Amino acid sequence: MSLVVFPFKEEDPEVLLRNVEVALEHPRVSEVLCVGASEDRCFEVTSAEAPSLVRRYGKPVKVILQERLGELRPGKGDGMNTALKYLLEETDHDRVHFYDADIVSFSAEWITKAEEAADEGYQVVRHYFPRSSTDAMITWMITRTGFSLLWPRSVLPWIEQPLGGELLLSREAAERLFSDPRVRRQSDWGIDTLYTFSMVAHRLSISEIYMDVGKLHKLYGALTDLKTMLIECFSALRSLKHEHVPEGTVHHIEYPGPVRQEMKEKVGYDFERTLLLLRKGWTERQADLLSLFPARVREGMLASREYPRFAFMDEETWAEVYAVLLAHFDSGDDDWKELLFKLWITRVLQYTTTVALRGYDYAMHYLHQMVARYVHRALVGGSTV
Ligand code: GDX
Ligand code: MG
Repeated sequence: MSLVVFPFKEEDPEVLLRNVEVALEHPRVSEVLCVGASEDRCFEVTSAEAPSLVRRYGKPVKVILQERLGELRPGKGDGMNTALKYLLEETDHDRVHFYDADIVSFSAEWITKAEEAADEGYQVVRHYFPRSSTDAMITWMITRTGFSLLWPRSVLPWIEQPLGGELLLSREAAERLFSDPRVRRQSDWGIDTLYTFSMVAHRLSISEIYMDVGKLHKLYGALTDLKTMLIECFSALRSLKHEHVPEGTVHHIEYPGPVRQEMKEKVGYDFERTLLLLRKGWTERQADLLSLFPARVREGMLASREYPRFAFMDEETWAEVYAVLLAHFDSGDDDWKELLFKLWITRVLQYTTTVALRGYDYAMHYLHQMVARYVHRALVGGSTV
């Protein structure tokens, strides 16, 4: 039997409670755990409703606060790791599922498909779903790029949504992840990177299942909303750069289905507001740090202080920038953080105007080929660290 976990922070309690009920109705689920970041309104409303759900479904529903387990900003990582600790220390459930609390397209199918793949013997099951061609820009430009350049022979580059928060772990997989100190310390947004990294590093078998309905959830505006996530995801990856990952672990990906027109036409972020960000927040020190980068990057970025420039940040240039970031980035330094943010925006704008503009199918093909080319570059073109 399985435990279903929803980590949450300042969510709409109606959405969370509906998702809790979907989980409780499922025959494979024997308990639901909601792990809150703090005693916010969502925490209060959900805690108050829990006893009546217990009566109605005859299954335990717990609403708990996350513990301080890690060493970085207390965030989603502490929430997820608190759930693993609960699973291993307080229960004997065979499996644990994680789902974001803000999904409005959540249904029994998410749980059923994951359980079926776990029944086949996979230790980890990860959900993936269609996303618009301008969405997932941290995943493509930071995580999948980094996985390709750093561990080209592992399965890491080929994991569809390495930052996805929807997944199932067998009890054994949960034990392996929770006993890994690298996972335990990652209390912030870097947790998804660490779970993905660690499941491959520990040679766990992985099945990726495709969710046709997609994940409808709270959306962001300008790319600025993603700044903290970007910095924490890149820092997490950079902290692993000297780690070893084995080759050839078991990895199965369900073939995706046709993508709805609505998804193909969706724009992932506000282009105009994002352009403006390139001119903001410059300091002399950031300009100095640019001397570590190739001349065309330095010149292009400095020119952006007057007028947005991004055409220079093509795939090859981004690989060179990435190598400099891996070598020199400092997550404790505000100028480095702002510079990483601007460099990434530049890459996203270049991709949007030269690739995404050509249409959904072209863009998705490009992104997958980009990963393959980075893998090839790392294998044949030498180390990038
Ligand atoms: N307990 C706890 N503590 N939960 C949190 C915290 C925290 O500090 N911060 C966020 N959450 C919850 C949040 O309420 C939601 O249920 C989930 O974590 C994801 O957060 P959301 O704001 O919906 O982020 P987004 O961009 O929709 O998330 C996706 O990308 C993240 C990433 O790329 O890092 C999603 O796939 C996440 O699971 C993933 O962490
Ligand atoms: Mg969300």
